Amino acid sequence: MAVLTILRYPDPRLHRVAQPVDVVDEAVRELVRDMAETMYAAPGIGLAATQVDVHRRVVVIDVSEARDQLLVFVNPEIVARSQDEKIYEEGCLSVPGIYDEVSRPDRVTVRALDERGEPFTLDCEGLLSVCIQHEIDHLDGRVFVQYLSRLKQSRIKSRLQKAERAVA
Ligand code: GNR
Ligand code: NI
Repeated sequence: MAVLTILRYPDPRLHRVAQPVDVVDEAVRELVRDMAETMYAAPGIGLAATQVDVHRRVVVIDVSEARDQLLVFVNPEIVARSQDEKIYEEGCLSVPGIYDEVSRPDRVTVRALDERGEPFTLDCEGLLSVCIQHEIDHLDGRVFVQYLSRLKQSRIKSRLQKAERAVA
């Protein structure tokens, strides 16, 4: 097991589109274990493989209070979404210290494979709905700040680049 390094916006690697997993094998399960360890250590409620510079369609989520209900999504797809949207104040481990409002469909139905390669379908609402949409965006190379105004995006970029220089 290993805690992996999380890429930080505006790293261009966050905009790569992840490729589907063709076989859920032991290597994928090892990636899932490392991603879970990384998510719990951060701590965060979700993590997409893109964020650890692995461009495969793998997501882990745990929105439980006790942090003991890991959800694994391989090749997740939104197969249905509600008409009505909800605004939520989002954050991202790849955009540390930045929180802003994003509007997304209130409820989504997701189809994916689990860590054994078994297909499942999950109806998501509330925080889980926000999180799975945020994570699938990462797999498609999208970071939540891209829903904000150009002005906010450029302010966030300079703030994070400045912070990066301060630690370098
Ligand atoms: O830990 C996280 N919290 C969070 C809060 C509101 C909306 C989305 C998220 S996901 C984030 C972890 C992360 O960056 N996943 O990609
Ligand atoms: Ni994120």
